Amino acid sequence: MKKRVKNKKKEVVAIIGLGYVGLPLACLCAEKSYKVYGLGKDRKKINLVNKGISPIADEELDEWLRQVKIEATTDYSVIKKSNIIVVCVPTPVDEQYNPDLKPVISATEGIRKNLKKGSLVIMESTVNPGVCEEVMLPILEKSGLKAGRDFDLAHCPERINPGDPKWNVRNIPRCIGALTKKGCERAVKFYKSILEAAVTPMKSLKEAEATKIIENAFRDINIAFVNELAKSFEKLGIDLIDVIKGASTKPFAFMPHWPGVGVGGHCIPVDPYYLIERAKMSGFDHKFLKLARDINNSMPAYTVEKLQDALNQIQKSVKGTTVGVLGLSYKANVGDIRESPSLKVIKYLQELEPKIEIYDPYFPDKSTIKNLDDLLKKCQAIILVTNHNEFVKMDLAKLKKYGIKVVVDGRNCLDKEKIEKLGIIYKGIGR
Ligand code: SAJ
Repeated sequence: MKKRVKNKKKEVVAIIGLGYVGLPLACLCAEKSYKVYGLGKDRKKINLVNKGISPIADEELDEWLRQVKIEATTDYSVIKKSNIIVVCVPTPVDEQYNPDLKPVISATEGIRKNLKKGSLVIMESTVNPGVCEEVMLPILEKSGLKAGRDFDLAHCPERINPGDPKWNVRNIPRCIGALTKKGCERAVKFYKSILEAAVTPMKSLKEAEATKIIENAFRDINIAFVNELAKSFEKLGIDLIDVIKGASTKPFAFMPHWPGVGVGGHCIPVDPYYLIERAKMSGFDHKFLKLARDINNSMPAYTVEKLQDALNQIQKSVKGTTVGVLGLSYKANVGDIRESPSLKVIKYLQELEPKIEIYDPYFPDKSTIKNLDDLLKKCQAIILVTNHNEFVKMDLAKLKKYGIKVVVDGRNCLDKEKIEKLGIIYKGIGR
């Protein structure tokens, strides 16, 4: 008689935070036949997930949620029934760009009250080196359990890139650091059981925390580099976009980044501040990171100044002009407004008292007008802030037809020559 192989029961996973990071991870774990609890605060979102509907506008997620089983709840007591707890909550900054760890602390408190012996707690949210050991660990040990002995603590920084058609939760390589070697091995085993990508163990929690921060700080400083060049080359009469394209022909040691109206999103403009603030506590001043942040934060105002210059060229002022803002999202073809440069462009515009019309197809409720045509008909000038496909592909002849006098292209995504041939003033960023 063939010995029945006991079907080793997979561990139970609780995922805290069902946003861009937590929800795809929950689906992937469920697909790999883990029992999955999804923990969130927003009851409406919880109900949607339990109905197999994604609370995030994403067809793939909708499809995935219909195929897998996730038990979404607001009740942290499910952690008592879980072996692996993954924290995927936001790690924003406040108005003064100070890191805001309230969501992390709240999630960690919820875990503490329900943590059972033998659990593995994994932090995926992006944090500065030290948060796991200095913030999360002391809270978790108030449970009476000892980290490294009674439970393990690991960090596996998320690398979700919203809207990316190629890289996703399944195939993005991951790095993992943990408090103990055993904890790291356990976390590596878990991620290897769900991913089709390399899983790299790091020396410790701090190295894993630092990895993600420098990935995004690297991007921020490189964008700041080209944004500063945009300001300089405008005075030198050099087309920076052409120069970057030229430099990109170098097959090694150059990585193109592009100037624009600003750096938005919940990662790139935020993560450097986590390192800046933590390093300051240890007596180091990240002058370079701060300068890069200042340069990128200056781009929305710089873009509005271009509008002012262009209108002044035709003896008009911003006041009394109807200006159309194209796009609220921080990047193309996604519906995410976090830290979006659009918000700063609108704020600076309002100070100049034009009439403002706003249109973003991903935010009908925040748009003042229901479609692009109606906006073009009403406006004399437009500022493109988000290079949504709808804007990139717009029929430029309509600009002429509807009497647009000035186009400020905050993402250098429109055909400059064609617009100028229509007798319309074109201002790009760096060209
Ligand atoms: N931006 C520029 N110039 C550039 C690239 C981006 O101005 O050359 C602006 C974008 O318009 C946007 C902001 O910066 O406002 C951020 O753009 P992003 O493409 O970096 O998009 P994010 O915020 O979704 O970044 C994510 C990050 N992924 C994770 O944190 C896991 C980042 O690490 C990725 O490098 C990035 O996606 C990516 O490569 O698309």
